[in-house]
Amino acid sequence: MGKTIIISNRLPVQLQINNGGINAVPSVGGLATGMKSVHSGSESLWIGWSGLTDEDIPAELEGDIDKALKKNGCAKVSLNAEEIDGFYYGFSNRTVWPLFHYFLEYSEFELNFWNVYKSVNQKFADAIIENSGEDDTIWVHDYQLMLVPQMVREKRPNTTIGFFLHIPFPSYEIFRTLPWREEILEGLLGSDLIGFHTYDYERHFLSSVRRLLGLEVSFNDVFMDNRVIKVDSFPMGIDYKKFKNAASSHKLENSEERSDLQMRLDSHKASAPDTKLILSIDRLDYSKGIAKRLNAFEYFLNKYPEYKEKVRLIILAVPSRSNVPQYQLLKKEIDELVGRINGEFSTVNWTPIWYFYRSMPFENLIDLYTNSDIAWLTPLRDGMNLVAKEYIATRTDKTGVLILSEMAGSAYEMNEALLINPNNFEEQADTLQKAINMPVEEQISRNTFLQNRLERYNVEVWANEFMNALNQKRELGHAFISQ
Ligand code: ADQ
Repeated sequence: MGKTIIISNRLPVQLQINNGGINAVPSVGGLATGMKSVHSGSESLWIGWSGLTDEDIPAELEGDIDKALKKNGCAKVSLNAEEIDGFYYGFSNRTVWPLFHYFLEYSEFELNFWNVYKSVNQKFADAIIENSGEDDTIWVHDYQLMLVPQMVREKRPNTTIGFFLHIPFPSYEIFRTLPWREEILEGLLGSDLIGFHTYDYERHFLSSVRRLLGLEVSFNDVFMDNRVIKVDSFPMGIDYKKFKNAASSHKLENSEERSDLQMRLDSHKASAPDTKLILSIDRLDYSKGIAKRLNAFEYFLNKYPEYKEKVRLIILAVPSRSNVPQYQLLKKEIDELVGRINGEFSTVNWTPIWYFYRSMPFENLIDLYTNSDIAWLTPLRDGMNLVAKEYIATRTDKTGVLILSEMAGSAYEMNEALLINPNNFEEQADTLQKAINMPVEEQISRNTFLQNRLERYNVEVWANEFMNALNQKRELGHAFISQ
């Protein structure tokens, strides 16, 4: 058996150019952590974009960069600024991302975006061919690279290829609006195994395959060109131990070691011990429902005025895709909403919303998770939503209430959370009130179920289950045996 080749838009390392030298620092993101068990030793290679465009890389450092990446088991696909514009900011984030999250009105159908997307996908496929052998197993990740499986299959008909989509796959009625819908489906069907977070996304995909390509589908098998492609759901977990341990040791820290943020949280607790902290953490993205959440919070304060000065909403929004106009507009909308609500409700002793627009180090995320009485996550659509899982994992005493949108993939596995429709303000206001007053025993009972499940189905299990299913396909071979 050959190597495992992992392909994603971004590599799991950050390149830093300093004093004329190069450093490759491993990223700590969910995917990088989850793939650790797959991407270890010399038997695997991760191919992706380094995060630096050709224009950013001095020619004399090219060799050092490749060496630094190689040391981390990585190889880069080089992209220039124009390619990043058309492929990443363009087709990936102005066409596919909005469409697959049901924001049809934001989706731009630009021929130029599509052409660049195709040529960049071809570059990734070429990099795979160059760096792999017939016997290797290939795992392609996410919506930026949906054409890659077929492009590799054309050159390597017998290679084993898996694909995992991290965002929702939309219903047929939405997907059919895409001008290049057949090409996307055919691109994905170059795989032997296609994975989604939930059964619903899997069903939507199969329905599109049947209706748009007219292919035979039986249960979760698609029959195409004498091949059988398996489609299945693999809900992604988190590194449960990492979050649990960070939260346990966080509690033991003495005051001198506490972060500035933790000290601010400490003084908040000392001055207002009865005030409940409500937390939301997301990338600043319209799919996450941040503006609606703020409106719902305002509605709650008007409906239940007795909670003024008794609750505080912490909004942590990570800057994201700020080159895309929709994200700039959203940033402005959120700034204004926060200003308006704070202006309307603040008192001398109380500001209802603390708003942070930044990425935070891991320790600060843990500060926020462990200090918040309630996590309030209201995406309008979300492939999975790992923040919901991370919050529960950090609740070492099992207290805390999770309010979660039923539109998040994670809601399917987190039935013990308080599930809400993010468009229903009445329901959200009443649920906040319920969360604030939930007896501790009920919190413990709900979180015990949630934690057990998260511990069992952690991210390593997710990666291993996908790889096992892919290896099974390899063992079965590619020939379609007609019955
Ligand atoms: P995202 O849309 O990025 O991921 P999510 O699953 O919530 O959404 O993951 C966000 C990650 O970023 C979490 O691990 C969180 O801890 C971290 N993070 C959030 N705010 C941060 C901050 N301010 N500073 C530092 N880190 C922060 C996409 C899909 C999701 C899917 C994942 C995984 O959109 O639906 O769950 O991929 O498949």
